[in-house]
Amino acid sequence: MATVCKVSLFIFFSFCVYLLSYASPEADILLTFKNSIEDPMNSLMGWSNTTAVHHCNWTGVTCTPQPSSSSSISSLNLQSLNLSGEISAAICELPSLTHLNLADNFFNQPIPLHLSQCGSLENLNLSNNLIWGTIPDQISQFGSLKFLDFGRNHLDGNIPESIGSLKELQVLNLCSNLLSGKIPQVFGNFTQLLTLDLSQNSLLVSEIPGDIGKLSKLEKLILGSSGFHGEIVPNFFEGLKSLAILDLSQNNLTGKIPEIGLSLPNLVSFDVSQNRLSGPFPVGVCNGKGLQNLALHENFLNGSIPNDSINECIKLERFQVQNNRFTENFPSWLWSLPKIKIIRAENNRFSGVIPESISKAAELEQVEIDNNSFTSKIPDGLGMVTTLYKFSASLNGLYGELPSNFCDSPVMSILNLSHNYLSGEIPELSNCKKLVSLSLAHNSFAGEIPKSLAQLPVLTYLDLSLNNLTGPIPEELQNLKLALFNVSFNRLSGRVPSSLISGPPASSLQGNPGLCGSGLPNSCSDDRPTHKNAKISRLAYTLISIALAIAIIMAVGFYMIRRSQKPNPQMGSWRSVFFYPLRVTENDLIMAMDEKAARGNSETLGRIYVVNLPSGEPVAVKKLVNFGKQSSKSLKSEVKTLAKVRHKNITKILGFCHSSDSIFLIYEYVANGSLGDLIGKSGINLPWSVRLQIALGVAQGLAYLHRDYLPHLLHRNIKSHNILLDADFEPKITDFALDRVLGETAFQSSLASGSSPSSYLPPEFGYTKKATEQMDTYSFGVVLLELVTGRNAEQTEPWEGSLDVVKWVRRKINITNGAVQLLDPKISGSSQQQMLEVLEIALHCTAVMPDKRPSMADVVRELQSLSIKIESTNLEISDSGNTSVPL
Ligand SMILES: *[C@@H]1O[C@H](CO)[C@@H](O)[C@H](O)[C@H]1NC(C)=O
Ligand SMILES: *[C@@H]1O[C@H](CO)[C@@H](O)[C@H](O)[C@H]1NC(C)=O
Ligand SMILES: *[C@@H]1O[C@H](CO)[C@@H](O)[C@H](O)[C@H]1NC(C)=O
Ligand SMILES: *[C@@H]1O[C@H](CO)[C@@H](O)[C@H](O)[C@H]1NC(C)=O
Ligand SMILES: *[C@@H]1O[C@H](CO)[C@@H](O)[C@H](O)[C@H]1NC(C)=O
Ligand SMILES: *[C@@H]1O[C@H](CO)[C@@H](O)[C@H](O)[C@H]1NC(C)=O
Ligand SMILES: *[C@@H]1O[C@H](CO)[C@@H](O)[C@H](O)[C@H]1NC(C)=O
Ligand SMILES: *[C@@H]1O[C@H](CO)[C@@H](O)[C@H](O)[C@H]1NC(C)=O
Ligand SMILES: CC(=O)N[C@H]1CO[C@H](CO)[C@@H](O)[C@@H]1O
Repeated sequence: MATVCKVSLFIFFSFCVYLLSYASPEADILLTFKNSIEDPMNSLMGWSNTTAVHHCNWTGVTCTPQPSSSSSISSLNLQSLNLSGEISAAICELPSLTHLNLADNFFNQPIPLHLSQCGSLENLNLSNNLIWGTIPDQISQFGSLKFLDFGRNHLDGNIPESIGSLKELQVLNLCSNLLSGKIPQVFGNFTQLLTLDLSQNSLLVSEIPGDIGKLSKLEKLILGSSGFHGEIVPNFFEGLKSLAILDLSQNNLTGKIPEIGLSLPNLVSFDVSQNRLSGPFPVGVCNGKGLQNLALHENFLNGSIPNDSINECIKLERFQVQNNRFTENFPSWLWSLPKIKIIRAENNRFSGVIPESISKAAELEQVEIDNNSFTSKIPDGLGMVTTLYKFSASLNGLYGELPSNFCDSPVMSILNLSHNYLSGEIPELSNCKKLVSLSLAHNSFAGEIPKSLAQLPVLTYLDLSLNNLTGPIPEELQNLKLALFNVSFNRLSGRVPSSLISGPPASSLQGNPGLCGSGLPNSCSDDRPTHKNAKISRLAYTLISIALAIAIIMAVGFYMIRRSQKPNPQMGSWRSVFFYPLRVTENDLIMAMDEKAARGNSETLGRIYVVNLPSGEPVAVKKLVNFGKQSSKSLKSEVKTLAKVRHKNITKILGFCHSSDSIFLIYEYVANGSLGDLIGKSGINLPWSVRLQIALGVAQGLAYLHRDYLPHLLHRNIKSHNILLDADFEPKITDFALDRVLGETAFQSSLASGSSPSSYLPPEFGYTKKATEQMDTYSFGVVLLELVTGRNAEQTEPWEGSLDVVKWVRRKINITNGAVQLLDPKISGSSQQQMLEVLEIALHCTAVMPDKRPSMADVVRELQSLSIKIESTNLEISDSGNTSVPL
């Protein structure tokens, strides 16, 4: 009896197993495939024979037709799941599988040839994995593939000739591998090809196979940054009737661009930049009417309006031929194409003119033709292109006067016409409110510097040197925050506005014998005020001071009265979130936050109060007002993001409370106040080793925020007042990433609200919308300068105008060529070498050009190597019995 029972049970189970596997043989195939795959993120957890979910609904699986009993798997998309392990041939048992996408994973193996057994496979995507080895001859077995993507792997060796049998290919991507050798002449077989990408294979040593030119369906030909050399075969472009994107940039191509007999009517982007191409550019790239174009070209030279009906390149947006050796006339039909956005032809030997018809290039954004031989006037038409933001044409033969509208484009940001033969007066510039950089150096401009320059709110780089300008330097230019100002070698005269003497390096005024002012070789004749005048002004000063004092006393009194009448803020509307057990109520906090508890001056982004919790433990509370409209929920998640930061050199956020109009951020209390307090009016008084320790700690904290913490954070308000020091003078950064709490608009307007722009803000602040790491680096560099010079960044001496520490250092270094006298005299000479090295780092960090500044991680490395040295020097000092710390 028992045996019968057992047997029938066995039969029952077998039946069940049979049923299950019968119901979903495809599910079994998937499970076998999964078995050989490592899945660290458990993305394929749902792939399981125990769930009720139909396998057509499993992650990455698509069936056709839609899930039903008779459906079958057509596509498997397991992109970006950190998968590794082995790609099993089991997958080929899926009879209808057409798409297999395993891109962006960590598969580390040779090309899985066994996938050629997948009879229906059309699309195989293994891009961005760790596939290695050569492309074997057997690649020909993938004869039915239409899309093959092995881009961004580690394939090496030659491309085999047998690849020519993949005649169905529509996309072939082998970019960014280590392929080498010559390309076989089989690409003519890919008659269906739409995209060919062999870019970034720098080990290829090959000519561009001529038979690629036969691919009449090819739309994208991307061969940039590979080792292509030699000439492009004649007639190469003739057959490429569908070509839209051509990228042959950064190779070693030589010779001419072949004549283009037939048209490339669909061309959108043409890039042959950074090769060694030479000779004249073919006349018609987009149309076959070369001769007609030539005639048209002659017309341009005579200044007549072109007949744009001849232009067929109506889709062309980008034309990049820079850094080659092209000569003779620049294709002039380009200038008036309706869609053209970018023209780059710098560093060639093109000649030609910029025609009036440039006004028709209604979408033109960027023109760079520096270092050629254009001989042209600047046409009126240029000012009519309202999309133009960069026009750079230095080092050419441009001549004549600037038309008065030449800077009319409302988005114009960079204008460089230096090293030409332009003459006449510089027109008033008032329409290009976005202009950041203007260089007219080394021309023959005469007349005065236009006052209207001072009304360009973000002008930062102004170079008018080496012209024939006369008259005074307009007083108004002082209002600009210029990082570069150069008017040297003109014929300017008169008194130089004081901040323009003290700010820029002395060299920017030289070669103008008529200029005068204190600190210049000539002092002005009306410099010495008479005795009487001085007396009067002293009297006036005293009177004004007294009046001011009275006004302040009255205002304070009025405020106290108002305050005592004001009812307590409503407690009911407060909400708090504590990330640590604080045992404090909003009420306690608010009551404790009075004038007595306030620390420091009122900061740009709100005041700090030190509050003792009922437990006796102190905390620092920052009061933020005027924040943007953030929902309480998103506010909470933003503060939480900041509160999760854990680093020894960053202050902890313990919690926060907020009402509809203010936020209190509760920080851990740090005992020794801020670095800013220590620097104070009379300068900092800390030994060098402590200063270096502070610099290193701050750098580590910033590097952590920038690169190690997720999400990456920017501090955006680094200054010595935001660097707190604990009992051992270990630094802790505070006030970080408040843009996230306040909202971008409110943050920006609070930062900008100070009376003068903060010395810690980089020159690009104000015109760059996007905050960057490099901005933090700049602010950090300013703090480094404070540590090295012992000088407060915001300290200004009356006789030096508005000279912040960066400009002060630059100027001193320049005048004396000796940096030693910049170092804080309170520190003994034995640390001098290290201080000079830190000064060097600080100068890098405060470079005018953001991309010249190092990353904070680099700074940490440099400072670390110094502090190791200092430890050994300190040892030496104590060894010799001299234990005094250098002060
Ligand atoms: C997935 O890969 C990324 C990139 O290497 C890595 O940062 C991440 O930690 C990985 N995730 C898991 C869970 O392994
Ligand atoms: C379910 O899958 C596991 C492992 O993948 C296997 O051991 C088990 O036999 C399968 N069960 C059925 C009923 O197919
Ligand atoms: C798959 O999921 C869809 C919606 O998520 C559902 O409607 C469908 O019934 C599921 N199919 C199977 C076979 O489980
Ligand atoms: C392969 O996948 C990558 C990553 O998603 C994608 O960018 C690429 O276009 C795909 N290739 C093909 C041929 O579809
Ligand atoms: C290219 O196509 C031709 C004709 O279809 C064929 O004979 C030749 O073998 C192919 N080349 C390669 C390398 O497969
Ligand atoms: C170009 O060729 C030169 C030597 O002829 C070589 O040094 C250089 O690396 C090549 N450049 C590229 C991008 O292949
Ligand atoms: C500068 O102007 C003066 C007087 O107008 C003229 O004589 C001189 O040639 C000009 N110099 C240059 C370099 O244009
Ligand atoms: C200092 O001025 C000289 C000319 O007086 C100039 O050549 C040099 O580049 C300047 N140095 C710095 C660091 O600005
Ligand atoms: C976690 C961390 O990097 N802490 C650093 C904080 O700064 C001091 C120097 O003041 C370093 O010694 C710590 O390593």
